[in-house]
Amino acid sequence: MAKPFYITTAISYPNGRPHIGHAYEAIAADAVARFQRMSGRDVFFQTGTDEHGLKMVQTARDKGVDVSALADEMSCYFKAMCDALNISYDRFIRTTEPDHHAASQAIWNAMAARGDLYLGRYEGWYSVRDEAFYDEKELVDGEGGVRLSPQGTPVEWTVEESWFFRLSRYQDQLLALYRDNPDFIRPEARRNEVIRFVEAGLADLSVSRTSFDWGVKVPGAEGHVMYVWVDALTNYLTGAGYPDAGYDARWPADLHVIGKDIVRFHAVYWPAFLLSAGIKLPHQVFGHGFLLHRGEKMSKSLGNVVDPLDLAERFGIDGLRYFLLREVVFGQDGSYSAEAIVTRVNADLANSFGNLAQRVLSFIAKNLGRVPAAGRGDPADDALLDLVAQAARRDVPAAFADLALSQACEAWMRGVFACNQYVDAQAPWALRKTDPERMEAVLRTLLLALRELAIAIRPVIPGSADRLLDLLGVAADRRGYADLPDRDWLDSTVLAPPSPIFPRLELPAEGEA
Ligand code: ME8
Repeated sequence: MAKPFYITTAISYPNGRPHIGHAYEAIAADAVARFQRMSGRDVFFQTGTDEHGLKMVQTARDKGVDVSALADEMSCYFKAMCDALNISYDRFIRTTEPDHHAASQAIWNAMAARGDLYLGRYEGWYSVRDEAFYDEKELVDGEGGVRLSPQGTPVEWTVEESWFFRLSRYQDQLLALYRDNPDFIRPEARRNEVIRFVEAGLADLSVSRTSFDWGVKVPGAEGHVMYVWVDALTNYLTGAGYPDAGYDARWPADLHVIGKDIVRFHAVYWPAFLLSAGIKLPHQVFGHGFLLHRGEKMSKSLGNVVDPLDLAERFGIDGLRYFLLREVVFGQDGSYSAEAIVTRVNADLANSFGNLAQRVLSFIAKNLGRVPAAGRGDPADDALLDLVAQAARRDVPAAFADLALSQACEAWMRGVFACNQYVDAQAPWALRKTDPERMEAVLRTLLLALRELAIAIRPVIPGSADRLLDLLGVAADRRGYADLPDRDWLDSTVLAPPSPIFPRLELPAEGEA
């Protein structure tokens, strides 16, 4: 059997509730997973929570709760977010699960067997927030003489006994990997950053901790737990069934979708661990941009951290999904606000696509009560269907395949606009009295176009696209890209009574977020 397309998101720290950045990443990865499934691939899609590490320990301490209780509670919110946003994951992994501990210990043993782990003493600048050590030369000065990491988080001088991974050994192999596989890291800007970082030389990496015990135990080293990033990255292997024989039926991963702040972990440390352990490398790491609120970073102190489920409630699950994928160029930072969401959703979904579908279906229900006959065709009909087919069958899938998610939405909208122009030009409502035969041909053409457009955009707005396809009577198992050219469905379909798919949204009142 062909290997499934294995796609992952980062696993989130459940030391707080999910925010819009987490939602964005899950939605983007979900669109890709759905696109692959609709293209006939078997897909395995994994997301989850990264529950170990000092940050979790400290948050639990601050809240006065047990760390495992904190992980249990918060992880549920992440899973609930995925469910509410229609994220089609196959596994929601928690790094506290036993099979994950087994996988982490197995990769540790494999790296040890290669001679890449040694015991030493770590002294250095550590950022608890990033769970990472930084070089002196990377630090910047913050207010009041506080030293900050390049991410702007405070660092502390830390000394402890630690196992080290011989990352320095892998510099040449990593550079060769980037050179020979230009698509290993995308987008290009992220790739260049990583290459510059590796070219500057790699220090060995501290990979165990003794100051707390909330983590995966280091095999044969009493008192040591693994550095949280060693275990976190290994979640991708756990999902494949590693170390059980046969894990390579799913491994290597095809795509790790992550944010730009953790590209170094995925594009440097992760392949180095895998090279050391003799495990195949993933095909691609995609570092998406950050989501800003009105151009500003989200932060508790600015009070602009919103619960993605509130946004979904207000603007619709598919409204939110569409906005994020259409408006944010995948790989670049993007900004959101209530007005921007309302404006985009109304323009594209409510007024263009939704209104078209609603007008056509209710007109047919009211005036025909059956599927329109072939009527009297016109070159304009073929011209429209050609244009729609070009968008739905060629441009949209090509953009998805290239992870150009906003371009996929744009290509889709070109098809929608063409339909609206066609409706205005053909004016079927006027033809009812003057030329009913021609009217039927026009309506029929529009039904054919609507089906293709609804199928094409399913990865982005799966719930609403499927509601429309239900109204059109398209069988649930005939909604893939390969089904697009089939126009015979119309002869045997039963149209359901129409109901609106995309309600028009109200602009927020003055002063609202
Ligand atoms: O980094 N916009 O977890 P995390 C877009 N546990 N994406 C954002 C974002 C924003 N404003 N803020 C965060 C971790 N993200 C680790 C990952 S993977 C083996 C371990 C993204 O909860 C971030 O870039 O801090 C990351 O990809 C994901 O959300 C989880 O972030």
